[in-house]
This record gives sequence, structure tokens and C-alpha cells, in this order.
Amino acid sequence: MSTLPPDGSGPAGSPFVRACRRLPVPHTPVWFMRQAGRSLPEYRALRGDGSILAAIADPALAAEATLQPVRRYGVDAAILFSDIVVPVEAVGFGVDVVPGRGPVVERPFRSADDLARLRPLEPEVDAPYVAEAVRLAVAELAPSGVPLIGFAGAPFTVASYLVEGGPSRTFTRVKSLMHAEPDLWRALLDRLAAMAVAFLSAQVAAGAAAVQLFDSWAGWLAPYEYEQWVLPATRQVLAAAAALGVPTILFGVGTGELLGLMGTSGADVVGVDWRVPLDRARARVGVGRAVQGNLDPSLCLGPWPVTAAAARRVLDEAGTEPGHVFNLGHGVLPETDPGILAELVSLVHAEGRAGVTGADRAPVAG
Ligand code: 1CP
Repeated sequence: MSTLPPDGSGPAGSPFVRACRRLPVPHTPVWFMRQAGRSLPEYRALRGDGSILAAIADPALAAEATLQPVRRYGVDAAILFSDIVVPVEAVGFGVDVVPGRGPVVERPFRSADDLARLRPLEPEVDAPYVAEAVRLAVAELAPSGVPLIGFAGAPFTVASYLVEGGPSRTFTRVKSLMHAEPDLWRALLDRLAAMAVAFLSAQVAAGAAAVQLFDSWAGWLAPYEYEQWVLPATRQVLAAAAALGVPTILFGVGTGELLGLMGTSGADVVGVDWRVPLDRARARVGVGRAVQGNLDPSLCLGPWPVTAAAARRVLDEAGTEPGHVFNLGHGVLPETDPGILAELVSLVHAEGRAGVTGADRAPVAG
């Protein structure tokens, strides 16, 4: 296992933060969504059989799970070990995260009466362990200059769990609420936007150097639905996060037709899944935005030559303009071989060209 990569420039001058801001970089930065988790044997050993929410509420454990992938892979950013349902759980909405399934809500959100169950989040009172985990992880990362990414669930994606009652493939109830009761829908999204802002602010105050807003399931919406009923609350969160002085990333799955709108969200970086080549994604999100992505997580299952060829295609499509953070198109699959991800980090560092000083003299191979 390698030690933390030495850097010395501090999180604000790190390749990751510079790429988010579309500045030149010494190498293409790379991290992986769900880099902390079941693909790592050291994570499985650390976690044992306890619930994920209990693990998240243990700051020493959460900080350690945050750092494991940085040590193992030499990625350019850590992401806090937490979950998008932590704020709603912390205000007592009644959410459990069921192994192998995901968040499950005891009493789903059905009517205006349920708004009373979503009181404002006071992070230092309701979930003090979050800031504490950030402080512990940031202190350990400090010598290496590796930044920590804080995150929150975007209002729509968190609402989808609250309204559906758990993971969904169709989002029927949430779409019905949005169309049939637009005022209640807006009130719900306003509450969730305020909670996301409070959650992100606490993480940045404790030392997070960037934030990512996960709108994982926004791609299930038509562009007009997204623009009318989701984007305003998303913009509110991103504006508040930007005011904290850190770069912001907005990510969703299946968002090909939404990328133009996401480019107007105020996010500095738009996350892209594997369905849209990055050159096309860049054109869709427009000038002034960086992109993050977008290797298909399935292609990280190897064999290595398959992963390497697919990664080179991503680097090629990212081009040479500044503003590319390499990542997967969605989270690391639990069956992924950690050895492949370590090799992938080396390949991206050696061959990435977007905004890399001297890139014009060394084109991407193969
Ligand atoms: O016990 C476990 O290990 C269960 C798996 C797990 C993990 C590792 C869950 C349950 N949450 C987490 C942590 C987590 N969740 C992180 C920490 C950082 C990291 O792992 O590297 C992050 C960033 C999240 C964010 C999250 N939770 C998202 C957005 C990202 C994405 O994957 O789109 C979503 C949608 C969730 C909900 C959730 N939590 C857990 C699961 C299995 C799910 C998805 C359920 C579904 O399919 O709807």
C-alpha cells in the first residue's frame, strides 16, 4: 500500500481544484465516485457488520474510510464517507439504509402534513459527527495537499427517496407529486435545498475544499420537468455553495438531454456518465464549465487491457482544453479489483492531456 502522495501546494492549489477551475494542471486529476466502499478489503474489515448510518456517525471510522482509497490508489481527491440521506435522517424523518437495497423510509412523504417532519437542519446539533469526520480526515490529508470533497444529495434525488419510500426504477410517485401538486413539490424542494446548503456549509467550514451535489436520478426526468421543477432548487444550493469559495460539481446519471441545462446551474463542473462522449458533453454544458467523468464502471472489471483502452478513449475525448477531472460515469462496482483502479490512476496521471502543461508535445497514445 502506498503512502499519501506528496504535493505541498495545499488543497486550493491541487490539480483537482485547479482542474475544477479550468486552470492548467501538472497532470489530469482523478478520483472515483464510491471509491470508499465494498470493493476495498480494508473497508470491509473496518466496517464489520454494523449499519452504514452507524459507521457514518462514528467520526474516527468515517475519517478512516475516507482515507483508505487515497492511500490505496493515490487519487487526487478524497470524498467524505457519508450518505445523501444523512441530513433527513438527522432531523428525524425516519430513514434506514438497508444492506443490498439502499435508503428505505419508514413513513414516506405524502402530503403537506409531512413538511412538518422536515424541520431545518442544524448540523452542529443534529449531526456533529459529520464536521468532526471532515476535520479528522482533513488533518490527516494536510501533509499531502490532497483535497477533501464534501457532498450532499440534490433536492430532487433526496425527494425521490422520501416520496417513493425507497429506491425506485420508475419514480412514479415523485413525478405524480411534481405534476399534480406543484406547490407542495416546491415547498418540499425548498426544505431539501436548505438542508443541503446547511450540510455543505458545515463540511466546508470544517475543511472540505470542494463540494459535489449528487442528483443521481435527475436523468429520469424530461428536460422541461427538470427545468421547471428541479433546476431552481438545484441552482439555489449551488449558488450558496459557490459563495463559500469552493468549486462545485453537479452530477447525475442518464443526463445526456439535461447537460445543457446543467451547464446553466451555476456548477463549475458538470459530471457526465458514460453515455455521452466528453467532447460532446463539453459542447453541451457550454464554455466556462469543466467536465468530470466518464469511464463506464463496468469496464473497470477488466481485464486490464480493456480498462486501459476505454480509459484512453475517455482521455482522448476530453481533449487538451483545461477542465477535465477523470472519474467513472457512476460509482465503483463492489466486485471491482482494487489493483485495476490503482493502475488506472497511474495511466490517467501519465497520459491525461486536458490543460496539462506541455500536452501539445505529447499526444495521447493508442
Ligand atoms: O453498507 C454499505 O457499504 C452500503 C453501501 C453504501 C455506501 C458505501 C451506501 C448505501 N452509502 C454509502 C456511502 C456513500 N453514499 C458515499 C460515500 C463515499 C464513497 O462511498 O466513496 C457517497 C458519496 C454516497 C452517496 C449516495 N448515496 C448517492 C449518490 C451517489 C450515487 O451512487 O449515485 C446515492 C444515490 C445514495 C443512496 C444510497 N446509499 C446506499 C445505497 C446502496 C444507495 C443507492 C440506492 C439506490 O439504488 O437508489
